[in-house]
Amino acid sequence: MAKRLFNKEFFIRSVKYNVRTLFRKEIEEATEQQIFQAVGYAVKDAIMDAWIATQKEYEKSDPKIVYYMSMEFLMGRALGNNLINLTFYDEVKEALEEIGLDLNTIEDQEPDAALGNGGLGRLAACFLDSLATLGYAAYGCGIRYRYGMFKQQIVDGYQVEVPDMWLKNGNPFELRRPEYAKTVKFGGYVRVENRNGRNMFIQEGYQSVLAVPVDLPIVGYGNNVINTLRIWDAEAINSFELDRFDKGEYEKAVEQENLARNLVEVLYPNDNHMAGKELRLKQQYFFVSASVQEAIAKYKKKHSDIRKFYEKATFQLNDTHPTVAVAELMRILMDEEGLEWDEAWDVTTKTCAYTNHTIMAEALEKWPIELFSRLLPRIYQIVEEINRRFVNQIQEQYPGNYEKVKKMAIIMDGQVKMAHLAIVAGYSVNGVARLHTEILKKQELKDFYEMMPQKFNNKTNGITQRRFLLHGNPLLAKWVTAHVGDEWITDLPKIKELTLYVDDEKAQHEFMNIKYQNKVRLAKYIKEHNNIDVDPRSIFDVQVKRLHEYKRQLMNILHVMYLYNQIKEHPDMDFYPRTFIFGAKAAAGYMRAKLTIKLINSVADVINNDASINGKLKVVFIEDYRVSNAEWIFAAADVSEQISTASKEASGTGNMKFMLNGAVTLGTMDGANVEIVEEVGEENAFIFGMSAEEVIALENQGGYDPSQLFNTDQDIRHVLMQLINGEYSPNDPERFRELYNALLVDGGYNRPDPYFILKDFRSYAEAQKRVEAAYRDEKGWARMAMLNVAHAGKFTSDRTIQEYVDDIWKLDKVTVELPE
Ligand code: DL6
Repeated sequence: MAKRLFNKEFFIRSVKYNVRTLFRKEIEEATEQQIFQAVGYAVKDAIMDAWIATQKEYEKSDPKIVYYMSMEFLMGRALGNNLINLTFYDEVKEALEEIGLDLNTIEDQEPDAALGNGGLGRLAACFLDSLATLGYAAYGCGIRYRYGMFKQQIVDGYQVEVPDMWLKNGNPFELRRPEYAKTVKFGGYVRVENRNGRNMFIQEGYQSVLAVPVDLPIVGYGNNVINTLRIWDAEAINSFELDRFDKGEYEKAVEQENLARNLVEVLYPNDNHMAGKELRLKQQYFFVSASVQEAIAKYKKKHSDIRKFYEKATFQLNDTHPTVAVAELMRILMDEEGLEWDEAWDVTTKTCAYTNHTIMAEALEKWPIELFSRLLPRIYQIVEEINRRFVNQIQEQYPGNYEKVKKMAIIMDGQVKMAHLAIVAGYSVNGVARLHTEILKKQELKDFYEMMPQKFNNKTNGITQRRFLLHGNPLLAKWVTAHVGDEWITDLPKIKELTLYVDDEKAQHEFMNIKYQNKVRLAKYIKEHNNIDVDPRSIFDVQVKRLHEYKRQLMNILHVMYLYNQIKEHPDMDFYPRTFIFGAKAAAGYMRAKLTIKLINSVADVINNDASINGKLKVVFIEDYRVSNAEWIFAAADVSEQISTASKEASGTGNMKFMLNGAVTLGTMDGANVEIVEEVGEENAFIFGMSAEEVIALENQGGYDPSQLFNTDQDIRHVLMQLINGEYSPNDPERFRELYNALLVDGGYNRPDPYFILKDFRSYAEAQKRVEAAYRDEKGWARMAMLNVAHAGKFTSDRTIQEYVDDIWKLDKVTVELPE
């Protein structure tokens, strides 16, 4: 890896020039936002040569390209990350200092590109980083939402959603490419016409919209490779042409304008939950159709035999959201390229691959036939035919077994099942952690696994160390480099050499000191944003992730309530000061999740203002948890709460970010926690609770009866009663009854406590006690935390991507040289 040359004088001149030409100002007069814009453009300038060189290299060497199709790319901020990957972050920092500017302040001006909800979208962003760094030709394909994930404000303890106007000031890194625009058609009907003995399917009476690509550079680390995230914007095709009015087609023109505006307006803020909205299906088809058209156009520039398309392109479907790609590819191959069904099917089934990210039933996408066929009439015909052929295949393999057809058909009970379509048409089906993949094979997708076992494989998720250590935790990054060299930046397993230092007292001391400084940094942030004083010497116990019942933030806060009761009842008990930190957005319509946020804030209000406990316990809810503040939070954490009901968290990736930053996992044997524990050793984590097998077995028995626990465990009873006696809501004692009822009466699926919060509570509390005891042993803790960093090597997204490349995509590495 070569360090890129950085020309300081040129860079400073470029920033000054940008301020003048963009804002007609001298640098001293510019606002912080304007300076961010000017620096952003200067950095894009610095990227441009390599971006062009990469394109030229791809044109010349014609490598196979992976199109990573995803409704979500949770990119976060670009400026700092681009500088890190260009390998001149420090140089730019210094150059800006020379002209009186502070890079950190400038970075803070950049809104997060929050085009995603949580893990699935952030994974896509990490994958793009790794693909570029490893030198593979890749396009991210997505949507340029005008409003990304909402901004969260906490008002009177409640979550309030505020639109995320991330493009308000423009985006210096993006590049609009109208010359590559594509037309996407919706609705109408299909007329069949026989031409020369061949049936032609002609869509008529449709509405169409123009998909305009907007490109963002994805900078590989120190290798001159700049890949592209292509997000599609929508425009009306005939925006207010005069002749339309003359022909009295005013309404049609307005309709097209509205369609374009609505399509890309906003990201649906649901995580692990399908809203089933018509507009969502439109969004899916919109970006998929444009991306497939683009991939084919690119291929045809160099190749004449479309039957070999799969040799140069592969589509990775990030969950089922882009699965219409299967039928869209079939449509183009048959209706536009003239292939027969079997030929088109051969290409399609060698091109598409599917990643499953969840087993949550409510997240599985199913579209009503009425909606699907009305919106996408030709696509529906193709799906029907795929289904007809697949059902025949099932019947051949399992004669007379109608149950199999019922369970596996793509179209059944009036619905189109997208996961089934993706599995049938994909050449690969992967889960995102070993346990998750096993559950898919043995439970959720058992029938498919039996029928086509060769398609199934596991790809345990990963994260990019370049954002989540090198950028997010510069103190620790420098320290790691000082001890093991800098190869970890592109070869994370090298970090294992740190094990040499885990018993070295000096190293332990330095390591803990860095953690302390990061805790001071976060404490300052908390003071500024929450006006709460937290003690950086207390244990920072952190749960940051989307709010979902299966992630069990409720169990965490019930345990805090329990601890508080203990301290109040036994004021002299020995208790190591603890700061419980939460950060979580709840989907706007998810009432129980939103009530949990209110509960956390209400408990925080009471505890933080109770002088009698001498600050032993603090509770903080960090507003608007997002990629940019996450980097600071991971760096400052001692304890990483990964406490989902076993079997429900497909992988988790926050768990990996915490580990890499030296936080110790307190978790269940769920998702990638299993592999984290395998790497670091169970003695260096705090594991509790039911196993996935136990959970699944109990679910199959219809659940359990928590009232027994309520009646026999006084501590549990006490905290549950506090949900309904006004302890944390004196002016509305009924406020939290919904949570009480969910635990004891019906929490969904017609049963109480479906996520086994009370069942796991004691085991959780006991694990928390072990955490406290371990933390008291300073050296022991330092050792444990360092071992976590040292064993994080497996969890780099570079490893994950290399596995996708080797087992699924079969790409060749490309090297890019810059012209002299
Ligand atoms: O694979 C990325 C991420 C996993 O780490 C999480 O465990 C999982 O919950 C998440 N899944 C989704 C599914 N959403 N949908 N559809 O976000 O994926």
